Amino acid sequence: MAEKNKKSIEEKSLWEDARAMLRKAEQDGVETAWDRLEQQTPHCKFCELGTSCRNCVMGPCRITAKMPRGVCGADADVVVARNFGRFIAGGSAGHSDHGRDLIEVLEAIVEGETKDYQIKDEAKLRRIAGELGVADAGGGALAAVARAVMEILYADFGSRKKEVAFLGRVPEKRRAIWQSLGMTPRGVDREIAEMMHRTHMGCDNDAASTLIHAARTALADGWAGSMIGTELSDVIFGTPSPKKSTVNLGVINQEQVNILVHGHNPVVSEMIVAAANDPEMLARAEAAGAGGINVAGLCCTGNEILARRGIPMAGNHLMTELAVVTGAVEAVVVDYQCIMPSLLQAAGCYHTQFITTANKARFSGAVHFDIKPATALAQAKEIVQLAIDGFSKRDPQRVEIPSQPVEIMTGFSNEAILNALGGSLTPLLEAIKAGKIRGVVGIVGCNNPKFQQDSGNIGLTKALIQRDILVLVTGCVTTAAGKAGLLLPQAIDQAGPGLQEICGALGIPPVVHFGSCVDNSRIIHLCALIAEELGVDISDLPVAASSPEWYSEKAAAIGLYAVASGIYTHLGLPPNILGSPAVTDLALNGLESLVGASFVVEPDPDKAADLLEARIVSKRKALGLPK
Ligand code: XCC
Ligand code: SF4
Repeated sequence: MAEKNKKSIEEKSLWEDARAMLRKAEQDGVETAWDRLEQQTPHCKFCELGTSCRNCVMGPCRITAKMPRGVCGADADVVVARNFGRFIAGGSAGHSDHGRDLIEVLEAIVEGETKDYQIKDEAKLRRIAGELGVADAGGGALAAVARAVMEILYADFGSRKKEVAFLGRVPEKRRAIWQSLGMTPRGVDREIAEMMHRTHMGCDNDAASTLIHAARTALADGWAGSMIGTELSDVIFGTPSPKKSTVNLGVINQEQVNILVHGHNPVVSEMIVAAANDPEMLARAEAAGAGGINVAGLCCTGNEILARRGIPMAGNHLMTELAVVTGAVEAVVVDYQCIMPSLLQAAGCYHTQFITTANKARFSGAVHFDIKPATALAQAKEIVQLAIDGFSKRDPQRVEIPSQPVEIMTGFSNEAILNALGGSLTPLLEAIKAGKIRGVVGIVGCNNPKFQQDSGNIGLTKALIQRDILVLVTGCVTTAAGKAGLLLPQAIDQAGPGLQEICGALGIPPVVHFGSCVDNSRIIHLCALIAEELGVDISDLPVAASSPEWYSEKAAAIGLYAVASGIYTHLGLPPNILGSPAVTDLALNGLESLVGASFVVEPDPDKAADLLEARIVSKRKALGLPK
């Protein structure tokens, strides 16, 4: 069976750096996600269809034509909807708990418990405070304003509010839709807890009702949990502004101590960057015979420090194991989410230290630091010291750094876009109205070894910019676009004439890096701003979203909050819902009449581009704009 599922190295990834490391992994005896996918294929059909239930011990139950109900009587629709609801709750919990961690850092700042973190973007904090109705947001003492914001955002996690704080950003028409459907997110923890409750045996036994609550849970992620993560990260670490950096495994430096930061939250990675730039640490690295300390990113925490500090990006999700295979990495420092447990085994094949930093993401066998705001920088220095100590243990015979880094432009935020446009959205709207930018698509999310790595991410991105559709990328699509040279202003060569003109005049790439996955909140916020400006709903805009190679619960939550916000969303593969025709139909069609947008599933990037373009054309037509 395994033989039949075997893919060639070329079929596994689009990239030379990945292919070289896949060959080296074979030689070095390092197992990768592709090897394990082979072992796991074919997957359990019931789980794939979403028709297995383990929610109680009268089961587990599997639903088939011959056994149409579980022991309790739940049918396929109920089982699939419940499983999907819990999947969404998992993703929303991930982003939102990340957001909460930023509030805790803000609290430590306000309480004077830390000197390692500060308020870097005071203007943004005051702007947010104004939006949230804090009295004297503009003129009050900074600490008092920060405290007020902290209290309001903490309260978003509870259950006493009627709606979360940033809903003031949502167009009136959209809020009315949510209100009428019972989809208004009230509290982050509340919606997640209620989803767990609803999906207990004997509660919500109506698939549509469960799915509406799933959307509400996802909206609590997008318009609260993730948005808080983004906004407070900007306040504490600075709002991204355009800058240059580099990407691919070539950013790993043969001469230097290499530290890879992996995970999601900038709270740890920012401290590692600070510690690595400390003159004393640099002197110690030199004393150890290294030419310096090189910090590079992986996945979303990589995106955070890439966008804010221009720290190079080593790779996306499927590059994480392969980065270790270079044999030149002294330490992988992780916080949480998307960190393959296998990294510990891969690190064990080399001199690489695997260091965890969050009590909620422990890995047995790892070196662990419980990083706290009060002591973060000192702890980060200890971690950097461990990496320096490891430098002498590197075996030069086993080092192979497979490629030359590619230049990229990064650091876009809504603030940066407004700045580039001269302070107002009008030039962007004019370009959209004139059809020079026909539409905007956010391409976001992951890698999944079921696809040739990044072929969907890149195929779709290229196909859209050729059609004068501006692409915004976040998360792991960033690295893909960067490696393909699409995050540079000169990539307008590969775009249609309209984008060539507009992006050329602004000096920006046709594919714009908007940050990490929590930063998809920037994209929905931008959509809301455009909708307000035009006096329409988000669902009226010529915009769409896509996640061609998604894998995670978090990606599903993002997709669902995009759809529930009125944004048509493409997925490269379906979630595990196909065992219920009712749930599948609701996701692909029914949601359209409820929230004005739906999902579409299409593995082929060119066909997906056709679908997204057709959607954009129909929205342009309805707005009375040329094709
Ligand atoms: Fe994870 Fe965010 Fe996906 Fe990448 S894109 S594999 S979720 S790191 Ni978010
Ligand atoms: Fe089976 Fe129902 Fe229990 Fe699920 S909740 S395991 S379907 S009896």
